[in-house]
Amino acid sequence: MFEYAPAPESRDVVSIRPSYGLFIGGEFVEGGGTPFKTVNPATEETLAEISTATSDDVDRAVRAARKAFGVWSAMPGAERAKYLFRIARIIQERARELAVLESIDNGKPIRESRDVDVPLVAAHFFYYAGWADKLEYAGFGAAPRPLGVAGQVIPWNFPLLMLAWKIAPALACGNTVVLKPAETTPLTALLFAEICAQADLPPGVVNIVTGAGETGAAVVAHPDVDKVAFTGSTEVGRIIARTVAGTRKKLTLELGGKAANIVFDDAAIDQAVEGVVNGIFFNQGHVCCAGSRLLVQESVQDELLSALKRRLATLRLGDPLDKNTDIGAINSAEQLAKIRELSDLGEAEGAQRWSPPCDLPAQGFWFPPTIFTGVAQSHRIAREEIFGPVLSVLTFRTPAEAVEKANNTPYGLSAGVWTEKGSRILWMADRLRAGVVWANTFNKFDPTSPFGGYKESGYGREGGRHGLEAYLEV
Ligand code: TXE
Repeated sequence: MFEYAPAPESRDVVSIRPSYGLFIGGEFVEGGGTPFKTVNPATEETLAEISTATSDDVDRAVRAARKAFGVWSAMPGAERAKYLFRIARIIQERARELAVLESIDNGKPIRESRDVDVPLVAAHFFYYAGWADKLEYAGFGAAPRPLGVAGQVIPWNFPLLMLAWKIAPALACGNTVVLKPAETTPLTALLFAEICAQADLPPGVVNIVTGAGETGAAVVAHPDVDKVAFTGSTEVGRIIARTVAGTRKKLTLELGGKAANIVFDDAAIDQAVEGVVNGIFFNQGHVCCAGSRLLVQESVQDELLSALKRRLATLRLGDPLDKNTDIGAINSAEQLAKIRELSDLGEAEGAQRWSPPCDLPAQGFWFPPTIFTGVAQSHRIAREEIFGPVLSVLTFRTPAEAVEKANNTPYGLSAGVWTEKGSRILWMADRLRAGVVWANTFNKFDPTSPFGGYKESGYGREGGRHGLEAYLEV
């Protein structure tokens, strides 16, 4: 058993321990690999040392999950529901702690972690708790069965929410899980492990293994994992698809995006400006479905862009724990380097760059809200996922041209349409090749609604009744 040093108090509601182990079979244990540090991206201060799970540790976790599967899958759905409801209620009770820890480890504004991430996490557990005893009514046949042990690998942009998207449906269906959080944001997953213990979840139903890509690869490759669920880069998604090909494992992938937010000349401009800002500057643009391409109808381009620039000048960038902050820190030095590189390239390729006057803190990883105008479809900033607070603006004249440009991407995760015409919304939604089309809103999430991509944005759906299918033998 791994002995913790006593936890010093920090940031009044959350105590961060100096070091963390892996959560296997209901206990925290030390990993065999070299520990790594997680840092606060707003200050570059080291937060804690985290254990690295080797393939032997992953094997232990999978064995614990396999053993627990016997108990968990045999339990009546109504019993499993009780545990999930209990977890959801503890998440609500400990919401403040979770939100503060998420903002410290990830860099996102507390207003977002408090009002969006954590409430949605609880909502996912409540929603899937409700399905646990009704699976035979889900439309998948009379006796849908769980798949077994799910290996889940998640990214750093919504550490807790991605955990909830993965764990809640898996558990509701009777599967057990081994989850690997991202190496830059492991802390809330480890706090969630404590919550599982607090909820008396049977040991081994949820196992959390920390580490970098090698640990993720060991989870994916483990021969006794029945299902792999991954959210992350398209590049790693391809590697995982190759690993899983030819095995018994089922796979769902939620990958990158380059969504178009399409504004027609009859849209309510003020409302559209808010939607465009929310579409790309929410969570510093670290959002797979971010509206990173603005397609604006030529006749309202000038009006929209001046309103957008006025709005951007009011955004406050800084301390993620300040309730007034709109834009927090970039999650890591690597991600910041990628955003800088692509933005410099945008200028080099001939697009015009604009940011409001903005003082960046001396310490930490920061990037100002940025707009590129004069962007051509061939520019890399119009094609590649930047995953930062950078908007590429393109124009169109007709609805057909908007559809053609919006679909001109290898991705297909989401799109937004801004118009007062209901018929046009439906016409557009029919033609946009994207898993989600928002109308007169953007980045709206709900546990009842399936989410997932077309083309290189991946396959499978998470959320809603469809999200159950990924965890059942139907
Ligand atoms: O992603 P990775 P990174 C995009 C975004 C970003 C880029 C790179 O464009 O700039 O990806 O981010 C684990 N086998 N998205 O490098 O590497 C890794 O440890 C198994 C979009 O952070 O894909 C982490 O837990 N697992 C995206 C997770 O995969 C492996 C969200 C994601 O990391 C692995 C994040 C391997 N071989 C980034 N290599 C979205 N769709 O929301 C790494 N991992």
